Amino acid sequence: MTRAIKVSSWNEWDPLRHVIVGKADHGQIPAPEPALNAKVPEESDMRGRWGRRSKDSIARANELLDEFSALLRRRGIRVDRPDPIDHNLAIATPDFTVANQFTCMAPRDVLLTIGNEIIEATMSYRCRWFEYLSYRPLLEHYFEADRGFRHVAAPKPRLTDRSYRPDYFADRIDEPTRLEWTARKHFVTTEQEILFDAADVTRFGRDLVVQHGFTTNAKGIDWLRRHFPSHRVHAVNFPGDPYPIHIDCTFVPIRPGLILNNPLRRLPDEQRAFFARNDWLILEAAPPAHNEPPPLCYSSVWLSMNVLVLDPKTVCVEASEVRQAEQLDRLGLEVVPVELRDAYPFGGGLHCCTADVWREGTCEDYFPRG
Ligand code: ABU
Repeated sequence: MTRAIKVSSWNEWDPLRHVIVGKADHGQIPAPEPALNAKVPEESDMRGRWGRRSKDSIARANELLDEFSALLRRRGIRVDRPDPIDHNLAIATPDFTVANQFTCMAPRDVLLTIGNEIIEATMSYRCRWFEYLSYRPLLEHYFEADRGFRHVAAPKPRLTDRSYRPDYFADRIDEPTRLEWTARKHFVTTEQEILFDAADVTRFGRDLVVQHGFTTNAKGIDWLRRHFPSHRVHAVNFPGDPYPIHIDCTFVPIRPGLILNNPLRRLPDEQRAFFARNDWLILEAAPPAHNEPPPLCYSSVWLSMNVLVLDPKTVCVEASEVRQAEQLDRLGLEVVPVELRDAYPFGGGLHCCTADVWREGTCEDYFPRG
């Protein structure tokens, strides 16, 4: 029997009942553009290359995403899949053009579920401007099926050149310079307009922790604060990260009271006080099993900690990430290994390739000491 649709999810760990898993169809290496130039490391094999990904790589990524979907279904979780648009098409708006797009492998980057609401994020890369269209059929279906569902699109940004700092377009910026810039919050995106990617937000019930970095600016955080007046919205930044995009390889809650923090991207002391005051333990994540991301991948090796929590006792970890799996096992969780590494180049790991529709539970205050 098919369960009724319910959109509701308040945190990253309550029992997962319904989720969207992305697809790799029409996957692209995006053409150069300001925000992406700032993210792709100088030594990356993606520098100077763009266009369609190979048929074989797309088929392999889809095989892994299909297997992951089947695993979740066997565990009783409802899984929906997007309707991919043709990401090979160029985009022209009155303000910019790009020669191709990206993928819809990573719904977590685009869709932010908070309670009974799913927000289509503004996004901050030009190549991702239309990515929400791949999810529209699902959101339209949820709107028909669940009278409580609120479908929200955040203000679409113009993404003119004024949204990006020209000093980030230099051919070569050394890592010490990048680290000095990110430590003083000099990011590639400016404060010209509201910008945020959904994957910069991590949800702790009444509290939303939002990374200020390349893909989310202070205006984006302010928009979230005004949009959710009953939540506390905390802006955080991680000075050790030369390419700060998306919080889910950096600061990952596992269950109430426990967070994994990337040891190279340590949350600054003054920002830790709030967690300590409320008896939350912030542990250094285990080191990744790999020294390099897979070929043509714009994410870092820290996709090792990009885990999907199924409930406070169960977590999906990429199958080759044995150190991360061992750490979570020692912390008392059942670890479910999931092979996904060959799909990483299409947009990320197990958390990135999913977006919550329904987790059991309600909006709780996990930080009563404010
Ligand atoms: N989408 C998450 C990427 C973060 C990282 O490259 O570390």
